[in-house]
Amino acid sequence: MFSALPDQPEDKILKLMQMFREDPREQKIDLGVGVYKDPDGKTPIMRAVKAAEKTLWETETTKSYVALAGAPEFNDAMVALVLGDAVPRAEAACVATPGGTGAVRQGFDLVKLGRADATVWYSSPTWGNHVSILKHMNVAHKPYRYFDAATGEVDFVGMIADLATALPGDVVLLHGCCHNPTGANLTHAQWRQVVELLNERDLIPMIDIAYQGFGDGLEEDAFGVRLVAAECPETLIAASCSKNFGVYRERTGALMAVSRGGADTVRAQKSLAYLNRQNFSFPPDHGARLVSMILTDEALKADWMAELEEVRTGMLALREQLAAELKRLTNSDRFDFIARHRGMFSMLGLSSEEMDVLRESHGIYGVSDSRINIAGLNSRTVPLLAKAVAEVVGG
Ligand code: PLP
Ligand code: TYF
Repeated sequence: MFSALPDQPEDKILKLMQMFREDPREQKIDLGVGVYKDPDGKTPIMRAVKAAEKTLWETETTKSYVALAGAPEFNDAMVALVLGDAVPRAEAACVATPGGTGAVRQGFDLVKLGRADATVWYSSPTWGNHVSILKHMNVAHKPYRYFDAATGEVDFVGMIADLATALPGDVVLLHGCCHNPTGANLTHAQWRQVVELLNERDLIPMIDIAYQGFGDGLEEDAFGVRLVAAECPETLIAASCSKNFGVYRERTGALMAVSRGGADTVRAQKSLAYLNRQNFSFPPDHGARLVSMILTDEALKADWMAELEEVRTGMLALREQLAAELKRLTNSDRFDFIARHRGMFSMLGLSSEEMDVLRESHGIYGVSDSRINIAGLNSRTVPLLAKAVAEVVGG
């Protein structure tokens, strides 16, 4: 049987991660995989996470199963973090999942259960795993225009035109903030227009929010997801704690299904727990418990927010520095969008051949679609990247 297994496509980001590890050059710069790195190139354990872990080690008395839906205090804390007071708690079904990816996967599963013939519309481009999981699950999917590479901005006219052709009951997958891979995000006014279109055409929003707190701040980054959840009859939300709590390997995330309370919300909650049981039974608890401990303890929460804010503003400063340096070296405003973008990523607009040159000649590892991880830079390496990019685009 195994000999009949098809060759599987590689994930280009994970492949790049491997290539970087194997590169012996000392001066190499990793701008590939979306993991936060401090100026020393380390991915730190956040102070509040370390403190919560210590308390947990001292107080945890059992490793017995928790619940199919995950710990209620985690689900409550996540609904509060993502949705604030945009909707009453009783309107949000929620389960813990293995990371944001588990939530995305399970969200598509719920679509299959509830509306098997729906097409899932995804932004072009989007995180590679969205499309790969949709394909794997045999869920119909279509791209909508999202990014205008010429300006580095959202192609909002194209986006609205494409979504206007979706059929009632189709699902629209949106990034809550810090769009991966482009870094280009909707304005408040554009979110409002998207909500109008969703409701006019009876489309179901599914929001993937994996970087809350990395863009304009914890509350600000939740603007879109809160608006949609409050204004649309039904909303799916896949939230990840990997980045904003730095708990990547603990696999911590949540899937929410928001509706207007009553029987539908209860039905959604039961279906979410059912899907957990079919896929992996009980969700991981360690990371989820750290997150709920932090979010429900005033001092831990304040410390976490302060550290997250340092992470966010550090990336913003790098954006400003890179945009300024590129402006100076290329004598053009071609790269100004880098300072306007938010989150970990921007797409430089270079060809995959140009990205090869960056890697081979300069030891700079970005994804072939020209996505770079801003957090892979520091104030010393920004000028090196800018110089290499200017050289490559200058011919
Ligand atoms: N969604 C997007 C857009 C992402 O970039 C990521 C990043 O890793 C995830 C979801 C899920 O991450 P994880 O499964 O590690 O929580
Ligand atoms: O886009 C990224 O780099 C992150 C991390 O299969 C990631 O979201 C990348 C690829 C992958 C899983 C996670």
